[in-house]
Amino acid sequence: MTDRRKFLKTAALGGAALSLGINATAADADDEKNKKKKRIPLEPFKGGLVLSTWDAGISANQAAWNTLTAGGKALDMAEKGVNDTEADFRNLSVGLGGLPDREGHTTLDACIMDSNGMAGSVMFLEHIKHPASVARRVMEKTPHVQLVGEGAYRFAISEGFPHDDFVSEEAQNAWKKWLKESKYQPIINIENHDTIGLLAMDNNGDIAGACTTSGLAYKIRGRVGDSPIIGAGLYVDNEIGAATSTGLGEAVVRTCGSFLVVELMRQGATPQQACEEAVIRIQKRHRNFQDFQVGFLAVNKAGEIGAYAVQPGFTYALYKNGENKLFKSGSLIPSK
Ligand code: SD4
Repeated sequence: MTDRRKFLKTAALGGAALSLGINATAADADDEKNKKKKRIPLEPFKGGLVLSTWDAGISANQAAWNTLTAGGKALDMAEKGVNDTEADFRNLSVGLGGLPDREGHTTLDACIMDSNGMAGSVMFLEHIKHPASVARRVMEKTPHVQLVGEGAYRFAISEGFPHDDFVSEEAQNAWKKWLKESKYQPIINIENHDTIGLLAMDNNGDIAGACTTSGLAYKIRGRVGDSPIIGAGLYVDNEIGAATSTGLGEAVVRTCGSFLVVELMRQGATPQQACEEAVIRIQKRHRNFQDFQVGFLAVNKAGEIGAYAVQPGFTYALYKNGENKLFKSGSLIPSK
């Protein structure tokens, strides 16, 4: 309780001051506006909204928005939004163009959650272009939540997803260069991120989300990060809001990051406060937090958003009120 009070005080003092750069006002403005409001339950925002990680989020948001205007619901928005990033084979952190594991194979992780609390996930999936769509199929067509590896691949093929042998020359060249030293440090290069986590609200105020990645470059074969883990890389609770993460998955899994953010919102935190507290939790658990990046995004039922990261440089895209804009998140470690 003491910690929480301390955090809220810190957040109130520090949140706005730490936000930086490009249009760094979206989350802060929401936060200021709502400090005095009774938090729960919140009136649902019905204007439609898409919030997603990193610069590629702009294009993903547009794809999600097009799905909304074509009559899609939140779940369709989430799926089609991240499909846009998965299909971009130039992206080195998502889809079949992603950097491989240390044996040279690109393996994909993805999950999806709908407004009814249902979820689907695939991990360690190879040769399939749209893992997030396979995750949706797991959710809709099986009694399970998670499928992994060869089983996930066979399920995808049985559902009509084509086998895809695409190999990115750029990713393979980077791997061959890495092989010369084969020096794997479980420390993330903070520049090396692009995983897409996307949270979508439709015109009914319903929320869904998806998260998809090729995971950490040069990981041990079989390694799975936070992105396909429900509650870590993504969590949606249609009564409260949703959250997603990017960065060093191990740190997010250890703290049940996205679930934590949503539960903090349930207890009355704004999305911004919740993201900040989750980052502080990661800081407390990891002595080496200065060496890696983790970023969280959150949206609540009222359509207010939050964003916060360990390191500076985390960007996010927000499509709201007819505008699709890129913002720079605030961070625990200030930019130099
Ligand atoms: C993972 N969270 O596999 C992912 C990596 C990531 O941008 O976010 N990359 O740990």
